[in-house]
Amino acid sequence: MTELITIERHIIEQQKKYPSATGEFSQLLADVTFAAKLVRREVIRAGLVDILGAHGSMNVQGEEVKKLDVFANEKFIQAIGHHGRFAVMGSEECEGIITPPEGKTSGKYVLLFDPLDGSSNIDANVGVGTIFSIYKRISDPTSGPGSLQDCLQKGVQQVAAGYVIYGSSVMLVYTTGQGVHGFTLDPTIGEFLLSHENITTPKRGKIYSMNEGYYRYFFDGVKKYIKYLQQEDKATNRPYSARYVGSLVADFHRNLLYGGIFIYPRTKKAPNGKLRLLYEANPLAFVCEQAGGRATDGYRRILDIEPEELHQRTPLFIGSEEDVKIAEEFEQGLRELEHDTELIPKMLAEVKKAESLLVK
Ligand code: P6P
Repeated sequence: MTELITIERHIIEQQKKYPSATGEFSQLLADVTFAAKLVRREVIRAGLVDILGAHGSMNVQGEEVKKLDVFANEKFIQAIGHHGRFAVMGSEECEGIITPPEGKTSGKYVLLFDPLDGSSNIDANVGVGTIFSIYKRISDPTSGPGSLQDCLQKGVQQVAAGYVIYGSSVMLVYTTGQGVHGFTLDPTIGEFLLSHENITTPKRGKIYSMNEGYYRYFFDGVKKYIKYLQQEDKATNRPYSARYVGSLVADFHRNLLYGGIFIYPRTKKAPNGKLRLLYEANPLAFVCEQAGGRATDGYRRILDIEPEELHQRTPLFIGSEEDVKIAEEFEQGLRELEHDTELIPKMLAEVKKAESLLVK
């Protein structure tokens, strides 16, 4: 009979092992869990209660906002913002920082979150997700609410991070720096139960995830890397399979479990990539590294990047360690394509054709 361990119990067990974690910290993760249940309730009903469709407003990213984005954002703020355990929050849906109500400003933690990532896929019932990142406050708790500086900490300072994926089942995956653990929601009891303890990602995979529709805007290194993955070489499981949902949490979670690499690179149209450092790249990088993977911007470790603004973008190379390292070598121009076995016959045929023209 497998033991049923709820996420709340798991957090308390973790806390016993690491006395530095306070009860308050465990409560924070429980709060995130509660908010995720509220979001999930609406996500699974989306097709039924006509909350789909454009909300009409445009978010700070200049993208069309779906009602569920707004709902998810409001639920997180409502479920977590009122108790004051967080001194300040930052959301993908809000241009500025979010501070707790008057008299509740002495919280010790900071929460950065993307309430509903991949929301453009909602109408098509494709997996979407919530991503969260938790830091200790660095400003003086007696000085009032937290500040923007509290939010602009390097990813390496995170005390916890994770994501919720609203897919075929609802899973919450988190780390506090002691490994990566996955919980699956049992809707009959409304509890997240431990289903994937100590997730580790394969050192090398055979899946690559990126939007090749932008191929013409990629720089040469990434173009060569794609060709490298498409070459045939049994020893390195090439050609890889292309898998791209267009929903970061869904693509990341699949690659975390199966192995592989997700790339949203810098392009000639988006020199800093598209994804956000604080509430997308950093939390997923923390989870990825804790599972034995690697996460960089093609040059620097994501967790070491010094943030300068709340909605700062970054290129993202994340997944199996060996895959990310090879992709970096191409991105940095340190590696060239090996002999392409198909290329040589083609070149010989061209030479023969040219010779025959010369002879005539
Ligand atoms: P593109 C969704 O809008 C998102 O932020 C991520 O979830 C996803 O990985 C990415 O953008 C997809 O971007 O440019 O390929 O449509």
